[in-house]
Amino acid sequence: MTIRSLAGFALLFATASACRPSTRPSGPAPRDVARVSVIPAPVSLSVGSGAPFALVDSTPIVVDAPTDEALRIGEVLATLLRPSTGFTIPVTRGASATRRAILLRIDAARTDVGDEGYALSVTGDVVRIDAPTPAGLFHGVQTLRQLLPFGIESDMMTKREWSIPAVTITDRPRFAWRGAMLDVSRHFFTVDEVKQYIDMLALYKFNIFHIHLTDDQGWRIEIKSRPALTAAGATQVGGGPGGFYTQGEYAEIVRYAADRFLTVVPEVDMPAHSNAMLLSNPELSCGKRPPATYTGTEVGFSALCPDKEETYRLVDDIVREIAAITPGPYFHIGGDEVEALTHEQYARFVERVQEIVNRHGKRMVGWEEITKARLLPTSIAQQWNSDSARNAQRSGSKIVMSPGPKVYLDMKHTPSTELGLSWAGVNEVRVSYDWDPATYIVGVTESDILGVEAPLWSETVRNLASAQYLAMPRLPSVAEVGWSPQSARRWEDFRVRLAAHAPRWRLLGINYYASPQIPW
Ligand code: TNX
Repeated sequence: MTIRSLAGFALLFATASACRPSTRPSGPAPRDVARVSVIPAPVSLSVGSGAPFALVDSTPIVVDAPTDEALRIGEVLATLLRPSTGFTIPVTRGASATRRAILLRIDAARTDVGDEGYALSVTGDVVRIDAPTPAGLFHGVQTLRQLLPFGIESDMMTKREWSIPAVTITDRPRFAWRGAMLDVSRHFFTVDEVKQYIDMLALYKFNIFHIHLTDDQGWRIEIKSRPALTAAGATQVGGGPGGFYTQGEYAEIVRYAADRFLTVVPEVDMPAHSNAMLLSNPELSCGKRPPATYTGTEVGFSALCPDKEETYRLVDDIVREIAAITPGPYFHIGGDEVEALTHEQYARFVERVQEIVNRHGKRMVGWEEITKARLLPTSIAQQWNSDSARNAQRSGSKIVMSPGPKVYLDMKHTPSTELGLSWAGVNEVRVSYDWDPATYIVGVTESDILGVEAPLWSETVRNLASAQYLAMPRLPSVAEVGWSPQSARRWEDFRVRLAAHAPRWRLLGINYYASPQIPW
């Protein structure tokens, strides 16, 4: 593993936690009602003194919306509530006047909460979620889920009181891009494992699932016009067959994510990190050594030749096929850690690939190195290792913040964590929480930033339980960094809310690191 220089970080600074008083009114929680521990923290939340709403067998979910999409969200909520309560929970279409119901309403006039926000109110009489879009409604449902006792996550029926505290919430995200990345190349993850990773993201209102599909060790996606890509002996770190997704399986992942309002961003890493692609195209290799099956963890050695026309025919086939089965607007080209090419070769490559990506109807995303090329304003640079993403400003391109020393989920929690790497530091949960994307890089401010993303590289991650152990509890930190206003975020408050989520994870079968920083 290359030890990356930390010198670049001399230019960076992170704000210390701003200990402002909470803007949220807090009062004593009514008896028999769970403490309100919503993550990410809503923009405004007040706990009322009135009676909670009690779920009973006949409580209906009433959907007041013209579209079937809202009805489907009603079913999602019912599917959560039925097993643990044993209640019938019918889902019907109806009018907003209904009482003794959970009311889900699409109201296009609620522009105050943006594209993804919602308003939620709970009284003894009615629960109502109003949102201008289905995405907002879905996020409101996730908040409602977290307001219910954690036992709601169980698939075993329990006879008890199921009540929701009286609250009034208005909520909308700070950033449009709230992402998480999973590297399925260094170790392969099955479709089912990927779905379980997506489930965690949905609970915390992420809206981008970035899937790192290719790297030196393995090519993980079927390309019909280039069957040799998947046939050519892809492996994984430490050896073994790895695996790949057929286009049908990839489409299934995309659909599963879309049902949870997550956009899939596929990444094909190039021109470096391309050893697996070059196994079947060795004549296109301009790397430091000839392509051969690779099971190690070094980076930077492989490279696609930027001076051969056939390189761009291959890239075109790959981008065209993946773009055709990816409904989201983005295509990630990697672009990181190139050691074998000159600056000019690299810039030329990125500019040509940018054209290809655009021709197939997508916006190009790439790691911060792509700012060495002439970018289009629609292209997006993903910061990870230095302040070079700042160069995106030259073309008016937006930045996604993924600083390694804050949000790399593959960094160890402590020096003795069995899994993970430590080149960017040791990221205990507080580190992942206590920073502000808008002050992290000098000169990069809120309006330059599209959002934040937490990558999980999988050199040391062999299965889902390991992925969860590294992701949790830092994933909810990043969710709150991306969603909640900076002024509503306080570590002392977050750590207490976070503690309340562990029983939920245990019921959901989510593995986690029990950080001593959290009062579990
Ligand atoms: C850097 S972050 C990489 C990956 C490694 C990761 C390990 C980035 C753009 N490249 O190739 O897997 O570090 O933390």
